[in-house]
Amino acid sequence: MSQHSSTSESGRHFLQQHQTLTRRYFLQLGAAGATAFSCSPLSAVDPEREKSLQQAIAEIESWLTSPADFRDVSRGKPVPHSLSEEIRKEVGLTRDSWKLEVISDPEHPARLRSPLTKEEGTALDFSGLMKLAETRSVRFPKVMTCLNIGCPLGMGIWEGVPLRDVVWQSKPVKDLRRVFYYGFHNHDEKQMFRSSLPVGRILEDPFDLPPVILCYKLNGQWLSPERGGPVRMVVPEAYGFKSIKWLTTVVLSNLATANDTYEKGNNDLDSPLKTFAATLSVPETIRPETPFAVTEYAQAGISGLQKVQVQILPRDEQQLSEEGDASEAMWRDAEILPPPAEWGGGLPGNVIPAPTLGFTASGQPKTWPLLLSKAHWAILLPGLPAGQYILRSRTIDKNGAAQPMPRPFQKSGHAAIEQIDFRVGS
Ligand SMILES: Nc1nc2c(c(=O)[nH]1)N[C@H]1C(S)=C(S)[C@@H](COP(=O)(O)O)O[C@H]1N2
Ligand SMILES: [Mo]
Repeated sequence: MSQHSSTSESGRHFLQQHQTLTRRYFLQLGAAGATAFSCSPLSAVDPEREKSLQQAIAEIESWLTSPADFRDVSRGKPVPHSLSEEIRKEVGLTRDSWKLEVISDPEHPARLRSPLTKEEGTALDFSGLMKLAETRSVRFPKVMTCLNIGCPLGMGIWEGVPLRDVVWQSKPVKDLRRVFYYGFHNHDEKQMFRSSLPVGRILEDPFDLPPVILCYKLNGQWLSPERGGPVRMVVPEAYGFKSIKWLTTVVLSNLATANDTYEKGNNDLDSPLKTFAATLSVPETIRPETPFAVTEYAQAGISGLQKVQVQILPRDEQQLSEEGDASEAMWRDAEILPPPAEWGGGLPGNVIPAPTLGFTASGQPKTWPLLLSKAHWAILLPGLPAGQYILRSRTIDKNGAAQPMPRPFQKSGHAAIEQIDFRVGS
């Protein structure tokens, strides 16, 4: 960098000063940083400020989302979950009327010895699914996130039977490369919302990933019509569009490529969940030279979550930050909060039922944050001079890639670094 205007010269000065202030502040917190808020060294210094951080943490949403509080992404006229119970019973959307067909694709046939069809009376019904569940059921935590919406729709413990167990019931013998599937769509082809997977993902789980399931429970309760009940697909590492609701039909195919409905929206169909931190908020009023708390969530995608970092820049210096290097030094580590005392989400007895993948028999997480899940974070930021600022947050994944990398493209899932403007002083 050779020349600077006088504004960026003064900006650089401020930045340096701010950096020094910030560093001094964090040194005050001690070598361990604010690792345990309940016994943060800061509390000895200023009990007031400790309280504001504690309060911000206490206001964080629960780790699990109540099924009814999920954000809903449902197509259909009418959306299937708005149908009356009577009609849902008629069309197979209640537990006592549900049937799943597993058939060969007429256009790219796979060879099946025993397709499961309504016509032959061999379709899987709910009691058949429950029979399988007696020995095969699995549970795992997963965040449901739409590829096209910035924030997660909800966090759940999903329970179901591995799809492969039902695929094997149809006795496939050859010419099987892809499996596609869809749900009830008001008997109107144009309303069909379809998704697909390579058969290998269904038959075998990559290391540390749960199986693709036919899901019938969320947070210990029967899957509601809103969440796709009685049975939906849940694909652990995928964005929401792979987890088809009101599931009725699984098609085994020799098709070699993806044929998801989401393709029409220019979406990257093979993109697994990303790691990111987002949707920032700051206190409504921030007094000059007074530390303030910021809390939010992050999503641990397939590459895991190592760190959440926060950056504050004076608004005039936005330009400066876009130059890169100077702002890189301004990222401060936030605290990833430990597992909560209350899981929330309507989980019966506030107990993670055993067995649940990722948890011990007594319901404690084996690692934290958990893969493919939400985590919450908090940071007490140093007091700042009055003025206009920009706040940003980002994640560093377990491979060391800083958000928005390694895959910044919007149509492979949200990863853009969010920022908000805020004011210190009146
Ligand atoms: N049958 C059907 N399944 C569907 C959809 C749909 O419109 N119809 N939307 C998908 C999309 S795009 C997302 S993001 C998730 C949302 O799940 P949720 O409504 O339980 O939050 O459901 C998926 N499953
Ligand atoms: Mo979606």
